[in-house]
Amino acid sequence: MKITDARVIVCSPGRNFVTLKIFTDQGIYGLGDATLNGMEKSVATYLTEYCIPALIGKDPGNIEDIWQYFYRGVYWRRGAVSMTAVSAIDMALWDIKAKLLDTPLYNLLGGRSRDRILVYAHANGANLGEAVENTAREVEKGFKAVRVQCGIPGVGNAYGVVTDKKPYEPAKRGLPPEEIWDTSLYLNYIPKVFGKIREVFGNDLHLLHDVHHRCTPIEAARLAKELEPFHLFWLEDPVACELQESLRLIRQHSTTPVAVGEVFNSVFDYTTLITEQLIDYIRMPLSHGGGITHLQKVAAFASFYHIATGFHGATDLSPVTLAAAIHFNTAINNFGIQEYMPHSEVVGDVFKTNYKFENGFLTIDDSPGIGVDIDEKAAARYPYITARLPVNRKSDGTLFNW
Ligand code: CS2
Ligand code: MG
Repeated sequence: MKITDARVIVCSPGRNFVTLKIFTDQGIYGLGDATLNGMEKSVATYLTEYCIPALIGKDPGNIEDIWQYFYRGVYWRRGAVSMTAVSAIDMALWDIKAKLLDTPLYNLLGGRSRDRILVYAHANGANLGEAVENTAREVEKGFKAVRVQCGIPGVGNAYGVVTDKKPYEPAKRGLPPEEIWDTSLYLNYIPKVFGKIREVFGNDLHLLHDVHHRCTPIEAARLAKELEPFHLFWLEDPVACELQESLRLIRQHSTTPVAVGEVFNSVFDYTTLITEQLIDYIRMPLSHGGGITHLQKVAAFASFYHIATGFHGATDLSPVTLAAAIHFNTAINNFGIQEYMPHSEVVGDVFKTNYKFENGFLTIDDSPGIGVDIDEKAAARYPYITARLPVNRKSDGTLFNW
């Protein structure tokens, strides 16, 4: 079997997506998600100019070798752009192999370990009243786990909160908008938010919260400790953790579970975090973390340290990544939870999907491969639109983590 051609499809049904389509001499093609929010064209160019010419003629069945070719074989290893490209290639190759064998992807990853995938929804509110209302809305839809983000009095832009009542979408048209942030006001207010949410919804609803890298280690330790009585399912990205050792401080002070890594792209971002058991969930998604081939290794490594998966699943990851994640989560033993931020309806014009949400869980059908298809004619009706993630500043103007 040989790869005969490949192309990159960039489209914007409501938001930008980059999709890699790899063709073979057996008439089978595979799809991979190459979307990197706000940096879409960098990945598209890397794939088109550098990777695709080297893929043509290779046997798509040699997934491990091709993975190594684009990781080890490229002198400039790692980094978000190149690892997103490697991930897309890898996903498309697994899709081809499973289609060739006429079996759903999860069968190649070990078969079923479970029937359904626990997911968490997003609820946010400009104020506490709205956060309660919107949490209730997600509970009514059947979600058993909800991530709650709330506006903070006196803070211009709390992460994950919308003011226009539209669903939260992490990218805005044009150049990066600037947001204003104040950690001390946030730290004083957020325990009140979770106190109220617990009081209203009781103890059984799983609650999650994303700090989005905005605390220092000691601030994060205080936050994790003060949120402890509300038994969070997890506290996400409490610090920007290029410095993995900084997570030690949080562990010394609190039993609040920690999830980290949506911006990571390699096992080497995780080694201290995993071997010292400084976290509880790995967030690195299939589309940025080296695809199925690399995540299989990371998840297996994490499993020996009682750490589970909790993959990133915001709307900037395409339906191809979500479907691939459901297969992956179906197969592995140390699955924890999957983020599920449903795509807007217009995404369905372009991507034909094979998963279903029911009563708090996602399931996937048994169509061969990953099971998602792209309608290229429809994709052409939604051309790329420049959109970027915000830049964040403290209230005195200092540039800060977004
Ligand atoms: C977030 C994302 O889903 C999450 O946990 O952190 O919304 C993130 O900000 C975006 O995916 C960035 O593109
Ligand atoms: Mg996050």
